[in-house]
Amino acid sequence: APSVATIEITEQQNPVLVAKANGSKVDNFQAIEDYNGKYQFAPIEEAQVSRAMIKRYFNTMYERAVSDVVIIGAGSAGLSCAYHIGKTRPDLKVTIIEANVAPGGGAWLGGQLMTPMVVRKPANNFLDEIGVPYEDEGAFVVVKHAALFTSTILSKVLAMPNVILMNATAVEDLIIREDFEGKQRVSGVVTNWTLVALNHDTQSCMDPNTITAPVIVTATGHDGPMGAFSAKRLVSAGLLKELGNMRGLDMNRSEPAIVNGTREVTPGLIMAGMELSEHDGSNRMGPTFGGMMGSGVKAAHETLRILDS
Ligand code: AHZ
Repeated sequence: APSVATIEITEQQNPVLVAKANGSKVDNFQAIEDYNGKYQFAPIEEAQVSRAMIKRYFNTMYERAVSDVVIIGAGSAGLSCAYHIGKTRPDLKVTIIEANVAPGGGAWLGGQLMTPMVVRKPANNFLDEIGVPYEDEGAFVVVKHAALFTSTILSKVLAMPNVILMNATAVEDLIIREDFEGKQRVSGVVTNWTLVALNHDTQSCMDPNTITAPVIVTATGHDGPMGAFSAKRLVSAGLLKELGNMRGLDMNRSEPAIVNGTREVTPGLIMAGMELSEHDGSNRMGPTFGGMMGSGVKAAHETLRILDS
């Protein structure tokens, strides 16, 4: 039997619909889920759709203009960090800024565009925590599709009331202020919609927006068109002498170096994931993702240490 839900239309909600309702049959205002040719949507005005989105999006921007922590980059490291903070500290406003339309960074695939994802132990504990199944191969485990990890962690993170993801939004700069002792401190991010950020050479000045936070976690990946963003900015801002530059692949050296090296690299800025290899000059690990999960969780611990100090 088709399920029928009568939609309440109050004048306050939609005066146009109420006016129409006065002269129309009530059937026209029912939502009917019938796959035998009578499927009917509850009526809507186009402006309701616009307002439903605009109100929420701009309320979020308004509220998050001051956040507790901003995470730059929703790759495997940034998302693991967001998960741990979001879960352990529901009181904190966690704001993730992701330049791409699709969050997830490189974690939609394993290596060489193949789908399985290898995770070295003990990072399988993180997979257990978020509920991603795997095959146990002894020293490491294999998730059948990298997208299973990424879609699962995204669904968990996005369902947390205190975590906000603003995708298609790029961090264009860092807010760097002097603290009361005269020391330089990263105190926020400078943002723009990515399509704007990509057009600074084709249009006259299009100024950005800002989000301030006592802690910023940067996890923008290794160098590339967008990667290693904050590491490079620290150099041009004079806060880091030079980039260490990512070294060649060595799985055994790389993964512990990234996890253990995840830290506050300059006051207010914690660096996680493969961005750190560019900062520190550590090796890459190639297609093994446990280091990214461990680094994200370590970045979360560092964030809480700073916020609680
Ligand atoms: O779009 C980027 C990606 O989703 C995003 N990003 C970069 N610059 C940004 C900016 N503003 C906002 N300025 C920005 N977002 O950051 C995300 C980085 O994700 P990633 O998957 O590239 O990095 P990760 O460190 O989380 O994971 C690295 C995974 C790798 S690379 C590698 C190797 O080359 O050997 N091995 C592994 C496991």
